[in-house]
Amino acid sequence: MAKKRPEGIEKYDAPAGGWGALRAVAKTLAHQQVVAQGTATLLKANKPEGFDCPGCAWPDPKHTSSFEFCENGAKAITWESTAKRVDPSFFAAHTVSELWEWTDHALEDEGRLTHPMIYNAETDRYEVIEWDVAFARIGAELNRLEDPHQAEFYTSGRASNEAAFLYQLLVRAYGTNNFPDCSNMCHEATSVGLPKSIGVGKGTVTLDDFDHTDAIFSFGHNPGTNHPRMMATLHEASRRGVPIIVFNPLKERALEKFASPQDPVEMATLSSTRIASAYHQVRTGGDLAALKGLMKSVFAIDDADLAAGGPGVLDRAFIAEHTTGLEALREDIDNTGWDSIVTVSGLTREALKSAAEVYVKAKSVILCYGMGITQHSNGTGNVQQLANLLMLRGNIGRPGAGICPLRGHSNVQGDRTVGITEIPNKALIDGMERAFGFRPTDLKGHNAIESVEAMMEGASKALICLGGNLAVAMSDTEVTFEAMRKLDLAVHITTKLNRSHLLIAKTSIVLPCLGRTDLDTQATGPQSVTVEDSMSMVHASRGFLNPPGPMLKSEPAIVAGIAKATLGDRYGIDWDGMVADYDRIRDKIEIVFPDFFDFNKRVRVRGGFRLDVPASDRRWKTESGKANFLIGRGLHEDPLVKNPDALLLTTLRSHDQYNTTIYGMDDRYRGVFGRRDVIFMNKDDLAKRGLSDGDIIDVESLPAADGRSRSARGLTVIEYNIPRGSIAGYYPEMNSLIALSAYDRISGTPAYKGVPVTVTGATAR
Ligand SMILES: Nc1nc2c(c(=O)[nH]1)N[C@H]1C(S)=C(S)[C@@H](COP(=O)(O)OP(=O)(O)OC[C@H]3O[C@@H](n4cnc5c(=O)[nH]c(N)nc54)[C@H](O)[C@@H]3O)O[C@H]1N2
Ligand SMILES: Nc1nc2c(c(=O)[nH]1)N[C@H]1C(S)=C(S)[C@@H](COP(=O)(O)OP(=O)(O)OC[C@H]3O[C@@H](n4cnc5c(=O)[nH]c(N)nc54)[C@H](O)[C@@H]3O)O[C@H]1N2
Ligand SMILES: [Mo]
Repeated sequence: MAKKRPEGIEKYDAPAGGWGALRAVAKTLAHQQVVAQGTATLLKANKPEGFDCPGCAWPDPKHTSSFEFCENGAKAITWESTAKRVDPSFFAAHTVSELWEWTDHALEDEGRLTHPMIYNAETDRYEVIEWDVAFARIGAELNRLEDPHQAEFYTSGRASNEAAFLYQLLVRAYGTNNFPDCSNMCHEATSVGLPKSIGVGKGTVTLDDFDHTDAIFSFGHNPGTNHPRMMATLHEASRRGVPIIVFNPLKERALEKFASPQDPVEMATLSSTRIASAYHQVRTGGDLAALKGLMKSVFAIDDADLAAGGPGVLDRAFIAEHTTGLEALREDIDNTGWDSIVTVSGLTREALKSAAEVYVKAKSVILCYGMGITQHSNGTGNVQQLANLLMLRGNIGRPGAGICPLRGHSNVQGDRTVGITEIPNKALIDGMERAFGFRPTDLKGHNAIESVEAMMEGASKALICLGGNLAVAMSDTEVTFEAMRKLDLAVHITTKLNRSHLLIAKTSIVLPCLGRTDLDTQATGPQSVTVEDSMSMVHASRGFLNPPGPMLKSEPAIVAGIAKATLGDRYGIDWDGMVADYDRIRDKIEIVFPDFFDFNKRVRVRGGFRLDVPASDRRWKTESGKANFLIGRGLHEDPLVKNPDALLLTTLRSHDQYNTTIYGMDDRYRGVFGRRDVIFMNKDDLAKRGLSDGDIIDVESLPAADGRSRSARGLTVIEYNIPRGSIAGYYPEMNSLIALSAYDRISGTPAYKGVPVTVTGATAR
């Protein structure tokens, strides 16, 4: 007899994609009351005259994809284009204290914000404020600070290039580089790590390279949920016989098998395509060990081939002409023993050797990776070892080969490109001076963690957020909440209500903005914005839906409003002119960043244009002028070695969420329905603790640098196919377990995917 599973937990045997995905699209459309307009909206996504899908940053072939089959893209679009509204009557009916008790899902599910609002402590409510009054108030508060470095300016990666560029202009003209950014919590290990390796902090491949690759290695990303359009590429590659080697602690369904909704045969016959040719369930945080094991095997294969009189398997010509540091890397790998590699990675020597054999047999290899690599205290080191592995066989800068970080937000890469950075380089400062006639400060500003620390200490007193949900996205939930409650000024430019807006400062203002799908009309007519995808392609995006109300403003218009009220006519910047016609913003972008030459012309060409990625042509913009093999000596310290009772917790996105936006309570491919209060655990780890499937448990983190442990109580543990020693729970619920001080010291990325914890049966039932 089959064992009874906990409520809402089922076995999911079907492939990812297929009819299940289409059914989910239909359900989403109905829930958001957009059935009438819905399909038309979806058909305009990622089309030449349409808007860029706010879902993910995966590129489209010439912007002509059959996007309408992307389930999670459909959720992102309908969530924004919903018919539901949060208007002044909503706020009149609910106090902030009451709203605080609502779930994150419920808050956003109320719909789009329609009016600028300011918090009134006497009524404990948000109340309507005129735009001009709001801008004046914000300007006055910012000008009251003793020092511009007392203000923090957060950006979430949905902001267009035009909005982000104006925002950095406002902030730099105001006088600080305090740019905490969602990128700090995401691919910062890439942005900081790769430039030292290969001279550019971006991916080197294009979509075409996937047509010419001989093997794909995938580390720590879940494309069936987070980059669904990538599944078309992987599906194609697999059918071409390209080996796909996956390193992931969880058996993610879409990486095992996928039925393409665009494939009539698979849909009609309920068949599917195998995706991974080999699936290595690496332990959480075990990637550095796995990568060193892979390289150790490559060196061994090379040695054996040379001994047999062969030419070896390293690309010696590439290494000699283009790289430095191989000897030191070899020494480190020789000094890293198999015992520790096997213990920390959780993979056998044979498994790593078999993966290395696939690697050396393939002429051209693409290596893809996501948050499973970056969100660790050694995230930067992980990224650099990925580059090392590729460089051993010259797998960078030629067709069919290269590194492919899966970016997060649809324009997180673009925001960085156009100046959202707390560490401006000289080129940026010079460019700003060229374009606007003033020289901004080059003093290093705060990243996301540092901004929360500064708010906590009272050193920062104002926070402006261009989108996002900083309070919920950041680690150490309670600490972050407390820090934000200490502020004098909190301003949120946003489409929907979320928890960050309910952390009340002395002055709290919420400003409703247009989203990607909305028609943006300014003085000279309808405007397009531009975005950059994961493969450095820049293209235009134009919304067409009637905005949710007459009061909403575009993000560039709101930024300009704040700028005029704060700066007056400082530096003679023509804010109104730029907002009237976004071409004028793009003209300025081109002056600051020469890579954008002929911007307005090139962005009007179908499909847009690719920004220069020097490493793609083997031009290395590093200090040495070469690609550098970099070493992180030894292995990342494994907290489980010191404490055998501990487990390493990783935090995941469900299939029904977009970061802190929770669309629904299901995680279909993992067989979880109607709940998120679960922990996935290996059966041996359960048995060792006298626990069984469905038990209620408490999770406690090992004491952090501040000496405190943090706990999450009353979760339900689920027996799951995950390596021993590793457990998983959902982001953002688990963020309260992660100390603010747990982050990669090089990039500042929080260690969201390597949290040492202990698990016990719940104390109070
Ligand atoms: N629908 C949807 N799309 C999204 C998002 C969303 O929330 N929803 N978010 C967007 C954003 S901002 C981002 S950054 C991306 C995120 O996209 P992903 O990088 O795919 O994000 P995660 O869900 O965090 O999961 C990463 C994968 O890493 C695995 N993993 C966990 N720990 C480890 C580890 O230690 N090692 C290895 N090798 N693997 C590990 C997990 O099992 C999971 O399969 O997606 C973007 N697209
Ligand atoms: N434990 C754990 N924590 C994590 C992660 C993890 O894997 N595990 N992942 C991290 C990652 S990769 C990221 S990127 C961050 C995400 O951090 P954020 O980018 O700050 O968070 P989001 O949830 O994407 O922000 C959602 C909010 O953005 C607003 N919004 C939506 N569309 C628009 C728009 O068009 N304009 C404006 N102005 N606002 C808009 C809405 O109010 C919505 O509530 O979280 C990080 N936190
Ligand atoms: Mo992200």
